[in-house]
Amino acid sequence: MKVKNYYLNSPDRRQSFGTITAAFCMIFILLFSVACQNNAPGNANSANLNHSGIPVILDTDIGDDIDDTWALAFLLSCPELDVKLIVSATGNTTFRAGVIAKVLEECGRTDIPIGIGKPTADLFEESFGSYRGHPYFQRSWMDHFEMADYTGIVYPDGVGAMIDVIMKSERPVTVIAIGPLPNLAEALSRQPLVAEKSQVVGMLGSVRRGYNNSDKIAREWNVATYVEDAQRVFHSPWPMTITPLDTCGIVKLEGARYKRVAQSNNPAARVVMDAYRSWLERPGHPPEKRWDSRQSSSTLYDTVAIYLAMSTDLFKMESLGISVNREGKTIIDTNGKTVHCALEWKDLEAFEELLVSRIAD
Ligand SMILES: [Ca+2]
Repeated sequence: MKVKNYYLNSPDRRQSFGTITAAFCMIFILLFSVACQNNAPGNANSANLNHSGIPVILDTDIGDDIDDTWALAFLLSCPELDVKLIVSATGNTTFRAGVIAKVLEECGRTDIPIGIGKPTADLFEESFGSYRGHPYFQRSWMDHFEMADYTGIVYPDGVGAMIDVIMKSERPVTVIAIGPLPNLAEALSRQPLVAEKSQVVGMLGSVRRGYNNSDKIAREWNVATYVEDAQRVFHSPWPMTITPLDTCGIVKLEGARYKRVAQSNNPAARVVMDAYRSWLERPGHPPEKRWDSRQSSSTLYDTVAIYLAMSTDLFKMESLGISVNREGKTIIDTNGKTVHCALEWKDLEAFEELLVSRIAD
């Protein structure tokens, strides 16, 4: 593990940024608007996804639900996305960074730096009390691997590293958020200009549909677990494009497509399947609630945000005013910030085919 630190975001430095903010604010907005027109998700055609090399940072709560592992494997298989940094989000962020590290080691991608995100109270463990003692479901898959075993670069201050990547990038960075938002809220607090130098693409919220395609909107996990942080991000000027439960909540691989992943020898597919089996067999997971790992995946919410960072082509998009209420629901609100929302699929089959071909073929 090569440890690096950042000192860019000291209070004095932030103060000096503050004095120039007013003078340059409009210039940054103008430059970002122009740059985004060339780098917006919708501009990456699904039939020609290999031209952009969009600089991205992944912010992930990998280690609980297995969909983050699928999303990371998909991300590593997409040359359209130039991964600058992966940051762990919420709870024991050092443990989660270790899960990221093991995936990167097994996929031969130790060129990607890892940032250890802001640690928080472990709400997942609190919410799933019956699993106490086993708060991180991929612990058995980790075996004896630890964060210190990572041969790439590790930034102990993952939020500082995120800010630094965004502020130093010549092109606007896309921050892909597939976990709750404490890191992004912290980045905004430390350096508000991140909202003008980058955009957020996230698996976030529930706009017209809830879990399991219900017609009742839900308190979606990534928004509702840290409501104040979600409000800070949603109510900031940070440009946002989201796949809420409306679209990401119905993605599940079955049949022949699933078997292609299960039977593939690709490193990304092997990582996904090994971690999935371990996750299914985790202590405290009742056998009657387990999917059959020979037949289908679980719901692969987070994989959709990876695609959304490349393209909006397979969705029906809507631009809606969205605010986050005190319950942690994403509410349509004409006074809210305009958020680009992937609310329906145009072609879910095409997405699933892309996901499988990238991981398995
Ligand atoms: Ca996640």
